[in-house]
Amino acid sequence: RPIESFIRNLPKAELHLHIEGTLEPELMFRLAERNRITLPFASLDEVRAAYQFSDLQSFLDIYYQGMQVLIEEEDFYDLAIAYFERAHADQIRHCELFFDPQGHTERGIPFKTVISGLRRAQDEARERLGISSGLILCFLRHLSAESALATLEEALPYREWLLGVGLDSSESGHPPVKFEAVFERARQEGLLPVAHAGEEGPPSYIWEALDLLKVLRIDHGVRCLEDERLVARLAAEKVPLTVCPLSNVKLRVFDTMARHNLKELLRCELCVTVNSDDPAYFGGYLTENFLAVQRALGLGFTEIRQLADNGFRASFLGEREKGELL
Ligand code: ES4
Ligand code: ZN
Repeated sequence: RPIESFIRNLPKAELHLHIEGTLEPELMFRLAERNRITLPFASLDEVRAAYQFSDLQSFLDIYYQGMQVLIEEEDFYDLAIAYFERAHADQIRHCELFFDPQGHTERGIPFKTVISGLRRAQDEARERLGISSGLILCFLRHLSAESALATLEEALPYREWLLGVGLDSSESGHPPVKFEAVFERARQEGLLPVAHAGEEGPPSYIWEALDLLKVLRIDHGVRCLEDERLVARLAAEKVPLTVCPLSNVKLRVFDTMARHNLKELLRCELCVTVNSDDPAYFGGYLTENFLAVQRALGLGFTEIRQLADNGFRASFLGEREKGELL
């Protein structure tokens, strides 16, 4: 179909991608073997069978389990370069990657090991694949504010390798206010703030992310439609939402793709972008996310073009770099 080839060939940006969420079962097994780690799965099919989620927490349990095979700098490089190759096939020109240092430092892996491996893959992606990228350090919201602050301090020697800070993991019960001080500190360093909000959590968490963390984008944010004043604010201030359609259906934020509210979000004149979140776990990379919403919601060429353009506009690229890519 013409719209399918249009989607496949469209230059794209990806703004909501957890690099640890790109760990494919094949690489998980290879790294487990290389690092002599015993996985709780006997086969690739057993792994895939475990990827049946009922909500965010049921996914996170498996996600933190999976990342335990990442030990050496080379492992982080292998993970990220595999993603960049995949991104290249999806016509991605720019990506802003989340990583979860606490998921590694809590297991005794040095911060330097993690960031050095990722950085090497980023350099290669730019040189060999023509993909520009930036790293967004995410704080795990189920851990303490003190742990987040210690993580930021540990990261500051690598300040120049970081684009921004984010907030992810279990949303319910961990409102943005918990991380007000660490975001303040990160902003002082010139790190650009974003946060997951309004995925499972209420609209009040989106308000808090804006007012207390002063975020420049909302990750997910799909529950904003429950609050008319919030929608007006997001539209007036052109705050981008990084929406992840396949993720939302897999984690049961919406029962089916046909019930996804992306089209309503567009109608409210919000700056909606399409992203893949944790593609190895949710069944598709960026092109698949575009195809799935297009099919389910009957989006036309204009809407698809708008979504892809929004990805570049909402990125943290400079105005001149945006101009070159748009
Ligand atoms: C995540 Cl989908 C999602 N939500 C919150 N935290 C996350 N970490 C990785 N994927
Ligand atoms: Zn996410």
